[in-house]
Amino acid sequence: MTIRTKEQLNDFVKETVAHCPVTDIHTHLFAESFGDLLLWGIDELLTYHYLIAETMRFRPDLPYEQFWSMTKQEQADLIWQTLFIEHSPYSEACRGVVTVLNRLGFDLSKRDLNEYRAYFRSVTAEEHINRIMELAKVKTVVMTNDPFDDYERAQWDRGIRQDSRFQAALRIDPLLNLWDTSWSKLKDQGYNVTEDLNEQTLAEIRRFLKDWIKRMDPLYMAVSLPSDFAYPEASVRGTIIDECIIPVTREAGIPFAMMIGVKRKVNPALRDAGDSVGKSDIGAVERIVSRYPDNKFLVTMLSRENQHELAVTARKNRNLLVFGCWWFLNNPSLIEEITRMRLELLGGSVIPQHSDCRILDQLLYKWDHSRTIIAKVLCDKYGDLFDAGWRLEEDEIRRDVEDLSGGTFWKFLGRPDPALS
Ligand code: RAT
Ligand code: ZN
Repeated sequence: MTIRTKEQLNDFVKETVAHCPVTDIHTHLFAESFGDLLLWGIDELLTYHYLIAETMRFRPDLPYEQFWSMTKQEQADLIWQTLFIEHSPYSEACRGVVTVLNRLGFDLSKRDLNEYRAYFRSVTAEEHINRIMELAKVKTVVMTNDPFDDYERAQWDRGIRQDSRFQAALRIDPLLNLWDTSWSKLKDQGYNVTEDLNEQTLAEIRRFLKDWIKRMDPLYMAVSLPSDFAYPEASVRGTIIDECIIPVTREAGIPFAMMIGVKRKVNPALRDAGDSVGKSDIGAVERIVSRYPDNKFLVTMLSRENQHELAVTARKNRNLLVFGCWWFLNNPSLIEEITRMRLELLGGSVIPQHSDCRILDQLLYKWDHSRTIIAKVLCDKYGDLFDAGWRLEEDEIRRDVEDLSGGTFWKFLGRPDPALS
């Protein structure tokens, strides 16, 4: 059906974006079969590391170690008191908790943590996964799977029950960022490596990667990289990328996902909350994607300053797919600015957002908040076309939104979307 008025257009776009099921291409969520790795519930929501950093700003007299020695419930109580009772929760991470509680139907006027806790105790993980994915309209989530994590490896070892809503991503940060300690972990897993990157060690790293690809069937191989990431580089990281990551991902036909721009542990006392951001050299991205045109790359960058040049680089390299507004960029003002710019430069050949959820319930807020902004930007873009005399069919808008919600990702991978089969 052709859309005749601007009002109709706006209503249809908002409705379509709000209801289109998404593929969430980067999360830290896990299927139920991974046991304790799947986090959910109010105490997990409140102790999200984004909220720990915010709480500490209001508690200058609380020693970090005292905070870490508290139980999870005590930490959650303190965070709730500090960020939700003593102040209004309008930061994006705080607002997220409010959205989640609201979407789960809680009475927010009571602000009664124990009532929320009682609810989470009364449901099973399985029921909760189903409820959240349905409410958030998320059909598939991509996990972050770490073969260097002992607990996680044990889950893979005992043969994990498949839930096709949860797809794997092989995350290899220790291999590229901490070789001086991770080489011995490879050795412990039975690979004949030495710290020195000789031919045999490089062959064994490739064998390690291929074994885990076989085991996990990951959609991509991923790493987060520091803001001073350089390429090419005569370094351990540069050598492993060229000699192992590039040939193995190409042979497996999977993208190499680079998440660039993190400064790890600028405040180690904050633990997971202690990482920061730095501007990176886009030249490194340009050089690696153009050197390997037969490899596929998924790239997101953490600094706001890198966003425009990253989108331009994607225009020049069709093997590069830009994704998401990552971590410190996952705020409404920045999502809007970045999404607008990307759609203007790249049309629909981009993945506007991923959630980075660490706690299942966060799917509700991360996607609600992002959908509202994506819809707003699309209304403007279609509105401009309307003013220029272009008339759209409902089916065309539906197609575009499906592409932005995961279609573009699956086409880039060259795999069918499992949720459609
Ligand atoms: O956004 C986050 O929660 C960060 O702590 C990181 O997990 C980051 O997204 C990453 O994947 O390294
Ligand atoms: Zn992440």
